[in-house]
Amino acid sequence: MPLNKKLIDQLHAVSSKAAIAAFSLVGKKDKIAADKAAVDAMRTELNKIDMKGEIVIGEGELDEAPMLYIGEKLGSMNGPALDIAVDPLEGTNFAANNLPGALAVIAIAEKSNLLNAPETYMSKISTNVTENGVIDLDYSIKKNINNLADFKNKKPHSLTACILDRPRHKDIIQELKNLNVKLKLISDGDVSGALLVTDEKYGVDIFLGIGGGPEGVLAASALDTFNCNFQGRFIFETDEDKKRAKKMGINDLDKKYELKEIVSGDSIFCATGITSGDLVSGVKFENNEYISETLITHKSSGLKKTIKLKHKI
Ligand code: VTB
Repeated sequence: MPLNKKLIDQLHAVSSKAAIAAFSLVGKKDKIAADKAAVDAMRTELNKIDMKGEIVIGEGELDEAPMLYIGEKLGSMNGPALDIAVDPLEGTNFAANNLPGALAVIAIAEKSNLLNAPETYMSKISTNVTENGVIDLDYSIKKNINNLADFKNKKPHSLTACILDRPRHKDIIQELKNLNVKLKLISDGDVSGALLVTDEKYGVDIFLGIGGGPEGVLAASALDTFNCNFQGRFIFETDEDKKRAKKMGINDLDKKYELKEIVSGDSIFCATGITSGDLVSGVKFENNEYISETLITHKSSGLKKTIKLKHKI
């Protein structure tokens, strides 16, 4: 069933209020405080919505954040049962250091339609190619790049690959260099990184590498509306990770998830800029009002646009 369109404005309010709350802590060298401000604002706004909401993707151990925890119930408890995925402050370092790209991100779907993902790493790949057999997480880097080049009728040297700049990606980065692919190395913020394949204007042909699992689920929900592709595979390093995954119902720890297994049915995604980045501008304070900019997607109506909102104080 399609989600009620009223929820678009309500989620827009949730992410923009979280962004404004975090904005007051931008450049204060305190990522925990900035994150907490965004979390608290999100929780307050989410509780105003008529829904039986439950967090399925929350914050947690990866950056020792104050959580909107998995299993937390939100909303008035009247209304539709919804799965909620949040990253109240995506790019905590960006906010703390006043660097581009900090976002407040939320996505919802009907109950059981968002993957219940553990707080662990995920190997990911996204492109705007949905045809089968062109791009696959299980192919070598070389095969994916050559296939993508053929598919787009380009040469590998005119393709751009976005990847988190991490030592764990040394081999992938070397392989991409060998193939003469142009790199876009990001220091954080791989929700945004994965979404750069959605529009030619960002100049990114493929996003890949290992980042946070929750960020993967959030990106997938927006990519679905953009008719782009995403695949992900969790990486469970410790026995504790594996135990937790089993408890969450993940039996096949090596499973490769297709986009439709991560998000199905209708979904709404909102990402509001805290500091300006590739996708959206950051919060501005002018003439006694805050101005926010949010990328909003809604699967069933095909809505995918950036919307500015003024907030009186
Ligand atoms: C990414 C990125 C986040 O964590 O998921 C990354 O989107 C993965 O973790 O903004 P590592 O930093 O350990 O590589 C962030 O950079 C921070 O949460």
